Amino acid sequence: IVLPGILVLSACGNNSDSNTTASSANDGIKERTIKTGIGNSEAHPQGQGMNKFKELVEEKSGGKMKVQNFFDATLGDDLKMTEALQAGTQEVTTPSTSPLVGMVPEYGMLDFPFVFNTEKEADAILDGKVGKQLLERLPEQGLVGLGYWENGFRQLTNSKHAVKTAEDFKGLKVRTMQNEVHLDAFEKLGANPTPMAFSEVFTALESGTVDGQENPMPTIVTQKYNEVQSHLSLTKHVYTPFVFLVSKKFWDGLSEEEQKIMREAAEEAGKFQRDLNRSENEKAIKELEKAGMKINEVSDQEREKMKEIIKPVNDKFAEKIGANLVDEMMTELAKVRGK
Ligand code: KDG
Repeated sequence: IVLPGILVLSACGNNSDSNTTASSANDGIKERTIKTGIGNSEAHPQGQGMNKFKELVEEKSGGKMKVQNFFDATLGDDLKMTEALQAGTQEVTTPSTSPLVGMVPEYGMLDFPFVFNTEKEADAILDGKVGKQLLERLPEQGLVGLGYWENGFRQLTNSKHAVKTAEDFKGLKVRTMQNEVHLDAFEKLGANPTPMAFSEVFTALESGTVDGQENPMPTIVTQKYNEVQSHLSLTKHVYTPFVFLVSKKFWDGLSEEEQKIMREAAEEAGKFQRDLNRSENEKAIKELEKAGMKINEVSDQEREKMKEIIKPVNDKFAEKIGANLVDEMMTELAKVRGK
């Protein structure tokens, strides 16, 4: 007779009051299964990071909490999986922040091209106050964010020609993520951007629906885009992170001890994932060259020109997102750069 009451209490637990009877009755570690999903393959550093997360959660919980990883978008693409977290039918996903701008518009500021120059700068922003403020926007969307993993600096591939200058973008049909900033930026450069979910990209490149796509090196290699793309241009035009998301419905039902295990595992696996991603970056260029891709650098001078062309896009979205938060990011960045 008492049980249904407790169930109702925890089901209504999407407020921040965690000192309810429901959660104190829920101490310790229970047998649980945590279903995770990502779009990338198991071989990708993101997949390896999920395997590390599984290992850590299972170890820290003495085998009581089990993690079941799904790769290659078998549970759906970033947006679909994030919606499954909101509905409470999936526990974890680590999507790019870019397709989440419909839920948390502030994430759009990480999509500004040419904002970060180095991974160190990205780490400082994401692990610092700005990154934290963005994570704080998630609970009202039914999501809990446990920090950032690395997707990385995005590079352009295409089947037409080398992209060395801003002019070279003209007329290229490029798949982008489902994100307004990316769409507008590519349009400004004269390209024809086509937003598309990740799992559709290979086929779209193969069939010629689009000429090119942009992703960090580990993704280009593990998705074997070189089989359907002849040119790789090291544009390094934007750094996009992954955000480690947990379903709030699931999170609110966890004891403090279980939450601690999840937090620590996400953080430790995240460090491992970032390191692996960074070492894969260099290896990937050599591998793709060997596989016959034509690879070109883009000079700093040309990147500067691209940045100038795109500037109105960043300015427009900064206003939409809220100049304060964007200013805070720029001030923090200046500090990291020692300026
Ligand atoms: O697993 C991550 C992918 O689902 C996706 O986020 C990768 O950057 C990506 C893209 O281009 O969609």
